[in-house]
Amino acid sequence: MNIAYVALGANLGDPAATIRAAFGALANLPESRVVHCSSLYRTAPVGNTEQPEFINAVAALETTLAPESLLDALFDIEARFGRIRAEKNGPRTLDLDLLLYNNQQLNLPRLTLPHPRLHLRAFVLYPLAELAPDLQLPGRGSIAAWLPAVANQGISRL
Ligand code: PH2
Ligand code: MG
Ligand code: MG
Repeated sequence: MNIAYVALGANLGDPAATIRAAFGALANLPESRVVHCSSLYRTAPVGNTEQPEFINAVAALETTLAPESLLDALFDIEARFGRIRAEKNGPRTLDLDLLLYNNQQLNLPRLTLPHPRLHLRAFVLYPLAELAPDLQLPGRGSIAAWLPAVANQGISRL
């Protein structure tokens, strides 16, 4: 059995309802079981700041899907929630990012593990640390060591 962490983000429509519904969609993935869902967090947009605030969360899955199969399944869920891939870092109905898959370090054209920016973003680190406070990030040390550096990014638990 493998453990995967998935980041959820939304800032269009009713983002909190979308994230809760997306937890349900993850629970229906084949060969997978949702073992933990974080709280929902209200977060200031990072990157393009001229867009609505986000709701973010993280889910932990046990899965026998391989990383790229899981990625395809996440893209399917995004599409079902009406995701249109328009502007980079722009507003989205639902974004699902594969953050970690066991301790794997991967560099494929469409999948980098760990997610290359996860350690720089409060909207990922805080919900991830809620689920796994003692987590080691492959190649980057403990999650706890990265939290202080992002404490100035706007984030509050719903
Ligand atoms: N996602 C981005 C860019 N900026 N900012 C917040 N607060 N939350 C996100 O999920 C987010 C973002 C690109 O995926
Ligand atoms: Mg993203
Ligand atoms: Mg994404």
